[in-house]
Amino acid sequence: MKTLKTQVAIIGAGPSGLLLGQLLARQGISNIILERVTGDYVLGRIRAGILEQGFVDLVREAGVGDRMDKEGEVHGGFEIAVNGRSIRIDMAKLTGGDTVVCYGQTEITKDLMDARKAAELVTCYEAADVKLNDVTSDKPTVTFEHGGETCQLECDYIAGCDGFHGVSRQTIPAELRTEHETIYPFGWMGLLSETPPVSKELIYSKHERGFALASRRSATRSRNYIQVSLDDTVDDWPDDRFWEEFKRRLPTKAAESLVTGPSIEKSIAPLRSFICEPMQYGNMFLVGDAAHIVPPTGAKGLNLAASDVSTLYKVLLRVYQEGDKKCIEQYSEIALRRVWHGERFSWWMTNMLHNFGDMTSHGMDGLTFGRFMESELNYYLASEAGQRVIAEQYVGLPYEDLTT
Ligand code: RFL
Ligand code: PHB
Repeated sequence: MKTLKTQVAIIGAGPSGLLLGQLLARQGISNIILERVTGDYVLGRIRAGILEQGFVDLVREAGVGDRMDKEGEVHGGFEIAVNGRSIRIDMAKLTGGDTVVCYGQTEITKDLMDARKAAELVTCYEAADVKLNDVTSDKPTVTFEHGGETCQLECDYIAGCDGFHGVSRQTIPAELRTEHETIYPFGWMGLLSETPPVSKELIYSKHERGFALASRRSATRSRNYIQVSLDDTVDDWPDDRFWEEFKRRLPTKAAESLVTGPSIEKSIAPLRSFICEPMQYGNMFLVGDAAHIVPPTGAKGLNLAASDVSTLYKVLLRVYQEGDKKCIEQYSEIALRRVWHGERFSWWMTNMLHNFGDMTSHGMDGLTFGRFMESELNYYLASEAGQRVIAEQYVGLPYEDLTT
């Protein structure tokens, strides 16, 4: 058996694992990342596009912000349309200057991978059968198969950054773990295309035919979504059908400017709210999608992953630089406070913007629930105070510091 040693073993080379690894390495804390698939496979997953200021600051602190600062678009507002009538949420004005950055998760991931390679930090791609052992001892290990060899990684701490389907969460004994889960009765179909977006800012559109989101990656690349049935597959949605349906759900002005083109990528994602409590067990910490999932309506998934990374980074810095191991106990509590905020906002936005049709929800028929939610959305959109409630949460709540 081949034996490796590091201070922090990181499971998963998604944005959580890569960002944590980069931040730690810059502070002289060694880490090795184990990833189940290849780097190209990770980069092939088209996901988030909106970064909160806290995320942007963290990427800069990791020394990886150059391309994001050059190519990312600063967005000071977005639109919410209700059956064709559109209202702009002026985030910058409503929050006293806060904005978000539109820059794809794929690009952040690529920048982090490039930086990791340049710094010659170890990432084992295609690591199979990853197992976390002795996580409550002060000498945890991770065993895995790599390149035909059985390997053992000895470490002080393990960061479980391995997404919703990862193995890390399962190391918390079932009797100590509470999992909260809601599965929504619809999904999102996304289509990426090399076409100019319909708008300079995002449009979240509530429509009687179902929700639609017009998003973007650049002046020439669009990322658009529509609410679809859970039974639908990508094959049910040839590009033409997608564009036709997307157009019908947009407010008139945006629909008129729609330019269609062939898809580069198309996928359907189910919508889920999921939270695992606690987010730590012994010397193992869950980070990002490994611990929580939000429906994408609030653009919070990647941003919650980043606030987890920030909290764990602060904990580990204090452990290694000040020898204070007591602060470890704070991780789950601090991380979960922000997670629950993000979860509630995402759930609320999802309820207000989607069409529940005749699907039962919250113990009532979907039609009644839909009317309550439409009334709630109209109420918030009608006043500056209401719009501020949406804006403040969309730009993201501040990160919490460790207590002394
Ligand atoms: P990831 O990205 O899932 O990465 C986990 C990595 O762990 C690997 N892995 C393993 N490695 C070793 N051993 C094992 N046993 C392993 N099991 C798994 C996986 O291969 C993978 O590489 O989790 P991470 O790093 O926590 O990042 C989370 C984000 O990816 C996610 O929250 C966001 O993409 C969510 N999301 C959005 N978030 C936002 O903040 N803003 C958005 O605008 C936004 N839009 C979206 C989204 C997610 C979407 N989908 C498809 C779920 C839009 C969509 C459509
Ligand atoms: C995206 O651009 O992929 C995106 C943007 C905002 C969301 C969800 C996804 O709320």
